[in-house]
Amino acid sequence: MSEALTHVGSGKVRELYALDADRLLLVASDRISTFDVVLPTEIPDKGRVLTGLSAFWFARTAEFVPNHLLAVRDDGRSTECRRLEMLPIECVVRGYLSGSGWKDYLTTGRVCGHELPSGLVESQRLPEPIFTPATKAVTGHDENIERSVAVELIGESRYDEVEAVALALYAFVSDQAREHGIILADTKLEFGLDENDRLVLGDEAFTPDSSRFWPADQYRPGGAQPSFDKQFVRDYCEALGWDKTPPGPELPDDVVEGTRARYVEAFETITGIEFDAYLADPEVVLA
Ligand code: PZK
Repeated sequence: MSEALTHVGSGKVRELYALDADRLLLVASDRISTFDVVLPTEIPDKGRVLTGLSAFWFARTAEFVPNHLLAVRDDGRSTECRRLEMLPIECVVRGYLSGSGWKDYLTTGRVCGHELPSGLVESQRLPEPIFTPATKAVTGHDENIERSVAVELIGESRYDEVEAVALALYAFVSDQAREHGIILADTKLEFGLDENDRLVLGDEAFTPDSSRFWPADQYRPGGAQPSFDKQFVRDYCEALGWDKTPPGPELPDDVVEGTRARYVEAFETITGIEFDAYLADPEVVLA
């Protein structure tokens, strides 16, 4: 970057800058988090893989809902985005019972007010995908909320709209992922409103940082599933006996290389595009 930009926000592994009054620059770093801690060692090209995947899905879902993507820069890790008024909820769709959905089900038999059949096991496919909104926590964990709480935050008609759009996006992307041997267990989407109050998909979409991808050929309901991308990192951290409080451990070269290979494999499996072609010209994902 040769421009001097105003920093307007940080995610755990991404940065947001203002380009002008209407546009933001979203930059995906190579940082990786595990057990909610950002590690001191980077995974080369991770930011490019996530940026390319997100742009790939933005290009293919624009017919369902407009999105904030304006351009992917030549570096492959920065995207120019329309500035939106973001809605104050996380829009999660779950097709499988995992993470906080599984925890809530064990405690209450429900997830965000969705009554589920009894006797489901961890990672089991749900009878149908469910929309499970959450609050946006500034620090700590997002909290799953019921429909009534989300309606108080964004209004009933907007709630019905984001629910329908989020479920349609999940159906489209999970079908395509499944054709490539990958289960999209769940996904977190963030929406905003444009200057005309129209709903627009923002943030990142259908990346391994915002979704759970499981290799279909290793799917075994009844327990937690191996992560497509972070399993080497988790296994290494578990073997170390690290207590999962900051600072996290440095990663050895073989864990870094193995993890980079999994990210590149995820990109190529899902998109059908060679990662080298993306590096040569990031706009290949938009075609
Ligand atoms: C926006 N975030 C979260 C994401 C960060 C922070 N198109 C947009 N318009 C207005 N605001 C946002 C977006 C987007 N996307 C997103 N905070 C504000 C976030 C990534 C990195 F540092």
